[in-house]
Amino acid sequence: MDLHAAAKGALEFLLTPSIPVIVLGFAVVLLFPVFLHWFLSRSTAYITLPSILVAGPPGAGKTALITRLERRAPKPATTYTSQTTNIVELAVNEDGSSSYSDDLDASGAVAKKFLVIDTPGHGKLRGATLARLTTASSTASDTKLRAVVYMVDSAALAEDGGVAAAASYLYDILLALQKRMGAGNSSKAPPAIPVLVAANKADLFTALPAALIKTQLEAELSRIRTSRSKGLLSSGVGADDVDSANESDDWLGEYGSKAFSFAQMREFDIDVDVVAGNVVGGTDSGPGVDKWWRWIADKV
Ligand SMILES: Nc1nc2c(ncn2[C@@H]2O[C@H](COP(=O)(O)OP(=O)(O)OP(=O)(O)O)[C@@H](O)[C@H]2O)c(=O)[nH]1
Ligand SMILES: [Mg+2]
Repeated sequence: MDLHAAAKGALEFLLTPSIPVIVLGFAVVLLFPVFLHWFLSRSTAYITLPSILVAGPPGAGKTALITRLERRAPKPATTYTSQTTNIVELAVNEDGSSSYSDDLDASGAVAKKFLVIDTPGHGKLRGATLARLTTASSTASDTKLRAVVYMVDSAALAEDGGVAAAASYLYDILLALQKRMGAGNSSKAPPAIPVLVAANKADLFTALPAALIKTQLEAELSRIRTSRSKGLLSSGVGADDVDSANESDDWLGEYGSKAFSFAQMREFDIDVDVVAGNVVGGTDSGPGVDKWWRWIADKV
């Protein structure tokens, strides 16, 4: 009897409409999606970290640089020709002043994390790398690609055909970046992606100095530009049939200019810097990697 009454009382209490219960119920229903969104977007923050793409001809030292930065070591790991893209997560402190060799976790500093994407240099594997630059064009917000490091072997450039090999891939990359700035039908240009030409292996005595590498690459890029535009004209169509708008799309830098210079990329908001350094050997045998690290830290 007593039990019956107690059960009845409890049931009555549960079923009686009460303001606090209704308010609480509404609050849960309305706030749950908000909470879920916050939770999910927090856990996917990883894939939207700012990233730096490292590209360049085979053997330039891209993987060596990445392993050295990742290990915060004075020496790179032993590397082999890369066949796949390799991504490492690095961090620099909030004001961008920390060295690549600082352990930010240990010092407890607030760190800005970013990704460095090491790509294979082999000719057959460049498509995926160039595609990364093109997809960076789709919308301004879905990409966090901040900069491209184009690494070259400063000693190989002094050899026969070295400049030509280094310049043709650079041409493709700069053209992809240039098209990206013009592409898209929104009036808002995508965020600019600057390029660092990292002239590696400055420790070798045969290495060309950065200033010479710059002028040699510019001269070779001019040659490539001229020969590619002639290729368009001689490909069966008469000069009159070639849509001049299309041709200017495939022209790197200032349209119609005689010689190419990196400064012409400014028109497309693309800064190109040439900086010498060396991954192997410390700062006693060359400039080391500090200047490149500063450049990268400045862009993320
Ligand atoms: N002397 C010297 N050798 C270097 C330097 N940096 C890298 N190397 C050497 O260059 C070789 C090629 O380096 P990798 O990092 O494998 O080259 P990569 O650019 O990743 O080449 P792919 O993966 O084929 O595109 C390795 O034997 C490195 O030890 C440097 O600053 N000085
Ligand atoms: Mg590699």
